[in-house]
Amino acid sequence: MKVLDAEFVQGFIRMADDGWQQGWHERNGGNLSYRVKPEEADSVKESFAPGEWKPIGVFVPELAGEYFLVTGSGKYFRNVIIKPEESIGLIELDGRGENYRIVWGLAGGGVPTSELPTHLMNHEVKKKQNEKYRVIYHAHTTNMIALTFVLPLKDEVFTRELWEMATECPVVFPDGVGVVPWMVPGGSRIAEATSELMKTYDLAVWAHHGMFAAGEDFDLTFGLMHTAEKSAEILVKMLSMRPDKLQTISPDNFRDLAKDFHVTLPEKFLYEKQ
Ligand code: 2HA
Ligand code: ZN
Repeated sequence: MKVLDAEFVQGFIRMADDGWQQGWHERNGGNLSYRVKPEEADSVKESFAPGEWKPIGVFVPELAGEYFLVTGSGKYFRNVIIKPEESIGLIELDGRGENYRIVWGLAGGGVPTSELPTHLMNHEVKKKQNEKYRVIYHAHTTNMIALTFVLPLKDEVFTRELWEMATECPVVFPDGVGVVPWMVPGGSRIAEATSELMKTYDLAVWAHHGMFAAGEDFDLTFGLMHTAEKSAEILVKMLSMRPDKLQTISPDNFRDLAKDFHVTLPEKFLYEKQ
């Protein structure tokens, strides 16, 4: 099969375009990666033209030999749907999880996303927890970024405030949201900080920058980003009307919700407010 005919590639392209249409990917902002299933890689192998091995920049032994579909560094999400062979690429990791090579796409000398270290370290953490996790998504979500200027950069505060803004939130992300303070993007230090949070959460906020989401498939991962960002939008709107709430969802309301929806909500997020 041709790479572009494969369902996982079509799903990837659709998700990138969905993100563009949400307004989360100005210029070359954001990046997306998918850990390809062995049978999916096999189904498109006839189109592979492997390039040179290059260092990843981090060490991800648990991902040795795996294939990833990734967006390209400096590529625009806006162009993924019209120029997929230039905007995205399939990479293979070596047997030690130290080097990668491009086997398809990123035509014209492209390279994988500048956030490849964070993507792969997050994939490694998630795969160890649950083999079903395959998608890592980074977006410049406007309202969440705005909140990083006015809320304390604490997991407990972001989680609780987002949960309160939409009843579905604690059901969609019951483990909560982690927050990475401002750091230089693109390297191994921010990759380590983010993947540490991914041990606990499926969502990490990068202060003054954006968000990372992890999930099992494109629908769940896009849906997670979308739900969190919508909740952030409601909070921005609420704070724009007045600084306090007349009423909200209480800690006991959350406990009742947890029972009926069969989710566990950590008590650290259900603190009493003054
Ligand atoms: O430009 O979003 O974080 C890609 C990015 C870097
Ligand atoms: Zn970014």
